[in-house]
Amino acid sequence: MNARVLIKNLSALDDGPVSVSGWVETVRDQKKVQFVVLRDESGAVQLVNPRNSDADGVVIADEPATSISSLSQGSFVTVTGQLKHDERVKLGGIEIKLATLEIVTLAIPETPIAADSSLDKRMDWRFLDLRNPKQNLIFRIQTTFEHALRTYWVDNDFIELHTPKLMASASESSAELFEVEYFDTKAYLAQSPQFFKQMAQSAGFGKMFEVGPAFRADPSFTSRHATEFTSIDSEISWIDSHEDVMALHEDLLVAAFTAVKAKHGDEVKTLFDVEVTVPSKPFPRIPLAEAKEIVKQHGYEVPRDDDDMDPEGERRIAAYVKETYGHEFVFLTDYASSIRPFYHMRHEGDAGLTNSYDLIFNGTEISTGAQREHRIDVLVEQAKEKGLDPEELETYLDFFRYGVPAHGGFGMGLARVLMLMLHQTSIREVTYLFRGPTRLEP
Ligand code: AMO
Repeated sequence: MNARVLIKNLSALDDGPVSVSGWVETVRDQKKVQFVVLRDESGAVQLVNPRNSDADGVVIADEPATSISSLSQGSFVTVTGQLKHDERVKLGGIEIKLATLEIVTLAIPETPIAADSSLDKRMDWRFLDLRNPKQNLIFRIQTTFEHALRTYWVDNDFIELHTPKLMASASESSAELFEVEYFDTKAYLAQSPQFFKQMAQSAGFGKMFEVGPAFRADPSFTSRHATEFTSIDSEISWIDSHEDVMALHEDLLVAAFTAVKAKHGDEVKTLFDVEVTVPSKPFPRIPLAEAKEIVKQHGYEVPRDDDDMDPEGERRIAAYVKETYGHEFVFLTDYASSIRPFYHMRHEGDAGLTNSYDLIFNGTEISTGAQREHRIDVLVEQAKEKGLDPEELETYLDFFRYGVPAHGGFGMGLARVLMLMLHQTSIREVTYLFRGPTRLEP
């Protein structure tokens, strides 16, 4: 028996005996000939089985004809047959004339989802939904994207860390915190590796990265929030300002988009009708106050003067940047201290502003980064100013009491990047298994 061949590799083979396995996409059970479209993780191929008839021309119920007639969509089969190149076959110019067909498992004939099913319904049946080549491509892109980041980090001597996700206190804010029972006390799920990636700077690790889960008890049902998401974090020592963090961020994204475009660009164009664009460096940078002024001049006033950019403002400034600089990314910089966490370093000479940024991609925030305050006395003051009790932060504050270099870093939501890269309307589409306020299954 021939070894199984991946369908994508068939066209490079000469005509002759082959074996493939996959799931049944369609069956055309005609009187004289049967056609099956079979798909595996690499592609689809047409199988053909001319039916045999007796001397009187009556079709015989032999194999594999009988098995083919019993096939339901989604069933898994292994087949052998003769590969034949034939330009007339629309699907890839090849087909397999069947010799044998083994049904590995039959699928229940009534499929619970169809192409027009709602997103929620598709989420219920995610494993069937993921059989769609479009969905499959998302996760191959994700693999390439992460691999390219990791290659950059490893080539540049970053250390990979896995920080704990069970914590004694909040890691980002006291809102959106999941509390879990922890023996005779309480623990909290990490909202970010923030404190522990900074600890690595105190530990003398210099440059670190982590790709891991983060949890937020955010009850909202927006298209860009999940209660559990994959956070891409990197933190570096010996920086002069958040400019150095942005330069790192740019290098990482250029490396990752270059890899995705090279490996999947054509497929993304075919399946998503999207052109993957490798961003040029430097990405545009606009101080937040200026960005608000720009969108105001273009007819939109961000609500609440001293507050963050709202989603509509992000879309507007991105549209402006696209039009003016032809760029899909923009760093909004110099956020007000009032809307940034206590650990962000403030401007020298203007405590009202921070050495921080948000990165906007195709109109939505994908990342927050900053230089951190590493001077313990200033840090304690800033914590107090935010109404935090330094005693509760002792474990974190100790990191700054035994010598720590100037440092900074960023956190970036993986699903947000994929959603915006592929012009999807929700992170649910690009998250393997989404977690939200009303979704814990599958
Ligand atoms: P921030 O809270 O802005 O910053 O989060 C960083 C990035 O994580 C993603 N993200 C989310 N993605 C999906 N669902 C959510 N509920 C969610 N919340 C956040 C976003 C966001 O830009 N410690 C800082 C980062 C730093 O300064 O290094 C932090 O967590 O893409």
